[in-house]
Amino acid sequence: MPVKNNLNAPHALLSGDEALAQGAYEAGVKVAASYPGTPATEILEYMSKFDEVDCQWSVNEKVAYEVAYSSAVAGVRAIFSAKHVGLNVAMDSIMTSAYTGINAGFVVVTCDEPGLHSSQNEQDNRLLAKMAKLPLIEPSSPSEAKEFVKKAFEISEKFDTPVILRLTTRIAHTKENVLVEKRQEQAKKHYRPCFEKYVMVPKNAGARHAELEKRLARLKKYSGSSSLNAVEMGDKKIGFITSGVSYLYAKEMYPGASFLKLGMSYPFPEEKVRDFVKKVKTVYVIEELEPFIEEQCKIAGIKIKTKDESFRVGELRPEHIPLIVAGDKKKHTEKLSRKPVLCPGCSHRPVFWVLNKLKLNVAGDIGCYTLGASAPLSALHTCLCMGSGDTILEGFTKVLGRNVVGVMGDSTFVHSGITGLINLAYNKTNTVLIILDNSTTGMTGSQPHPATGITIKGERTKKLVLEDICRAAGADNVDVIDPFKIKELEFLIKKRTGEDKLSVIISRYPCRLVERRKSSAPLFLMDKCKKCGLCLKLDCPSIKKEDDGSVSIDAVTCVGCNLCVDVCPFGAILKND
Ligand SMILES: Cc1ncc(C[n+]2csc(CCOP(=O)(O)OP(=O)(O)O)c2C)c(N)n1
Repeated sequence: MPVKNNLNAPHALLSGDEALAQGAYEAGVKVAASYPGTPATEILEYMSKFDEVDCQWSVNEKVAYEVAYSSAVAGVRAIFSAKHVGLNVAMDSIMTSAYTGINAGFVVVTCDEPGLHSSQNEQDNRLLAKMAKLPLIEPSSPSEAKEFVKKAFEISEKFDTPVILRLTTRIAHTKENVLVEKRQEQAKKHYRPCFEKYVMVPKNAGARHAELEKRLARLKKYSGSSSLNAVEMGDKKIGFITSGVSYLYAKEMYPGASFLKLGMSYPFPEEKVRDFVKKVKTVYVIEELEPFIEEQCKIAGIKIKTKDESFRVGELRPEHIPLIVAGDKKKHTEKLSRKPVLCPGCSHRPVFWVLNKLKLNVAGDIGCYTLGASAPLSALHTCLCMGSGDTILEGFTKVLGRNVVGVMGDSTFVHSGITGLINLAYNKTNTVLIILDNSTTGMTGSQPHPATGITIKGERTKKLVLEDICRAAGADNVDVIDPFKIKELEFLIKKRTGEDKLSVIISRYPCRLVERRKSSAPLFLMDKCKKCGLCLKLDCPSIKKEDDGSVSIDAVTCVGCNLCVDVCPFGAILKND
């Protein structure tokens, strides 16, 4: 049931991410750690405005998790947030932290991305909660995100466990008028060193595992009686068991039906579900992605109607619900309407232009630069997960030889690329890694990272020097180059790929969205244009093909990087300064 607001009290229009952060703030959270990732980024960004909360962009999600977890163990409420794949990076610590438990409240937020608007997969982290044996809370709206995170802190402390709270994109980014309340400061809990609880050597871990199973049984009882799992009786002929945003969709399409809304879907409130199913003639499970509720019902022998397997892929939409009710066998897949493209003046473009020209095999990674994969640049050939640009480079070099390079962004290199470079050096692999350093985490909206020397609160801090760390990792050559010097760039890449050395080329030019640098658009000389189409192969959104085969340059969006001036072989595009 959506939270009822008293509209005379102060309200703010908040997204699900912001409302969740507001709720955690009101719950007295003291430490918040995260690494950027859509759709979770705004949680920490919103939190960072509060002086009472020690906030950090950590180097990666594993680091963030451990910083937040250890703060909770030491006695203050803490929160970790990440996009769904971020939990994979933290999973090693998540699994064992379920054994140790915490001390003060600890909430682990996962923002999943059904429909993969900007992700490399659409994994359903409800399954990770079950695998880690951690309680799972699923709000359906921003106002619930605010209320449920408070509840999550209470559950965490009552049962001495990290609690996973899951949003999906549509809740994280939807805005609602949300009640804003006062912060409740929490007294610091006493930290007592405890070998049996916090030192997970096999003997202690075995005992803690047994403890975890007992805790799960207690949590199951709680879930069965908790108001988080709410029954709304309506028409007894048709009912829905559902959670998260799927609840809103089902409610929109069948407002008069009966509902069992699972706000705490793990441990599974089996008896409550059984009871609900007894009272309603036909019950459908409505859920996005994996058959998480469905399988738990089936294991318990509870009779329900379920969706066709085709609905496991992509986002669920309100109009899908009647199809599921009708037993439709095929979900219609949607296609992206617009091809994503590098911004005008993006410093990654000249690098991909050169890599395409040199016909190299390019091991890629995740960031704005992944857009170098699509035609006509077509110069990035893999994208698996963050930090794989230099490890995939290693395999490619072993098998494909010397005509390969790896590319990764500066934030990605710091996140999980450094270890791959050390591995290349340690295992004597001579190859070329290009770090695309635009001095920001561009893809997720320009967050600072250690190599920018700025914290989330905008303060100056120790700056990680990429050249130094590459040398220390074992690179034989480290070159820094301005990628807009395109001829020098081509010469350097040819030179380094021709040597039997481990080389790092740092292509350094700040992101235009951060620096807001803009010069005049170049001049286009119609009479000199031979309509060869070479400038169009830059895939610059400011260069448009006209009906007669010539081109035009949009002076409004062009930032004057002059790359097209350099690539035109006929002098038809002139610098304008
Ligand atoms: C494990 C994981 N965490 C976070 C993300 C979200 N994400 C995608 S790319 C990226 C980093 C982009 O920054 P950078 O490497 O500097 O490249 P840029 O986008 O600036 O070109 C992030 C944080 C992700 N895909 N996977």
